[in-house]
Amino acid sequence: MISKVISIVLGGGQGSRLSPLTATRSKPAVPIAGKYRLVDIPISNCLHSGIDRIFVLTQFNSASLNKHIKNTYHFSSFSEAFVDILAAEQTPSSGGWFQGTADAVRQSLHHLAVHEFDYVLILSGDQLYQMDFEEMIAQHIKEEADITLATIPVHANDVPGFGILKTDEENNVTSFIEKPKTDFGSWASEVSDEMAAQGRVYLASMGIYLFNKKALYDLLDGNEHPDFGKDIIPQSIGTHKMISYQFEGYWTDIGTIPSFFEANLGLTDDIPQFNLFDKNYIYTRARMLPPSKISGTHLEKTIISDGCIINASKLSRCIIGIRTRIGVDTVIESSYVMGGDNYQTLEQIEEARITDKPIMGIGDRCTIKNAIIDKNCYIGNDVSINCGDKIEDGDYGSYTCQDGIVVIKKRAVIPNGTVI
Ligand code: ADQ
Ligand code: ADP
Repeated sequence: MISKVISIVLGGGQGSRLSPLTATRSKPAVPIAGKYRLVDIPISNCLHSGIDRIFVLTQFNSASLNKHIKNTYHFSSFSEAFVDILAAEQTPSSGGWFQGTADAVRQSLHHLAVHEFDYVLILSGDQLYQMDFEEMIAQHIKEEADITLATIPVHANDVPGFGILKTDEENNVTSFIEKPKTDFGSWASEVSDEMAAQGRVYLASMGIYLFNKKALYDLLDGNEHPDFGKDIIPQSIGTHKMISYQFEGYWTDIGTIPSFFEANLGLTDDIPQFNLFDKNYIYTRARMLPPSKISGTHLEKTIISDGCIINASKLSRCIIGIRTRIGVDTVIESSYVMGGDNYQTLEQIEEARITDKPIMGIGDRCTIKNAIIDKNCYIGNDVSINCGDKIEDGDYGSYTCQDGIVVIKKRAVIPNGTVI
């Protein structure tokens, strides 16, 4: 049955919620956990579930996404497997950009037409979770559903961010409301004792949908600029058999700077909720990088990727991305340093020193806390970054601040002695 499934990863609309990380790259290409990209999560879940025909839909086709997919997902030429990027495109029958999640799928249907499939699995590109889609598909087939929604119990505080639904005793979805802001008390559902004990009594859509081919085509046909949460799902109640596949594992949205930041730092916990060391590990690009070299550094709950040169005095609760260089006497806490795409040569480093310019990476005697440092940044010596609640949320040129998290923009140069 798995061989009859095609998966579509919704790789992102404008990507403004992850700005400035999405200023020069599409959302699926945003680096996570030091060496992966966001898109590796849904793709790895698919491949571990035996689904190997995958489209990634994106509004913005960055060179880095193409390069990453091309360099990562290689399949035997004897198989039908592929991971293809579909960027918003103008065709004689479509006016331009995708207008909503379902519209993005609708405009891409002609790419599916050449393949044989019975089911379409639609996934979100900005979630961190490990899920076996085989189980969901088996339940969909057993219960003869047209549409299956993956669902998860959430707390009342989280309700306004999700599509909330109710089901009957036979697991059929009987009502659905997209992101209710007030008066949602009556939407509480019967949930397991464990979930109830955590106050998670509202059943939320995870934005993961399994459609029978016919149901998907019927629902998208003639529908102008539809969205799954706002239009297709609520409109299907009563017209199609829609069931809930309830998931109670770790699952989190990583579509905003604060949630992205927390999800990354959460990986440094002793027993993280998302386990990078699981046997179903996350696939990513295999790189020929040298091992990391570390000197004089006290390390606490820190993940260090390949190819780093670290002379810091302390790193605590940090994710250090590939090719990161950190100077002496620097202390970094609760931060995600994405690393670099290349190394400077010794000559370039010497020239920068002579002219008193920062070199790529993080300089000497810096203190950095609660920051995301995008790739290829030049942070000088004696720089201090820890805005906390000292500065208002906003864009300050080479960096932004949101909810106490400073994001240093890609390739930013932060001069010696800067205090943020
Ligand atoms: P949201 O995540 O808020 O809610 P939305 O912003 O529509 O929904 O995005 C869903 C996914 O599609 C995201 O990964 C987004 O980046 C991507 N996306 C959005 N527009 C796109 C476009 N035009 N082209 C390609 N990709 C696009 C949805 C549901 C809720 C549900 C939550 C769970 O609507 O009902 O509860 O997901 O997170
Ligand atoms: P992203 O910021 O999303 O990681 P890019 O679009 O910068 O992605 O692409 C990353 C790739 O581009 C790297 O693998 C590297 O090969 C190349 N690259 C980027 N900047 C440089 C640079 N300054 N010198 C050499 N190669 C670079």
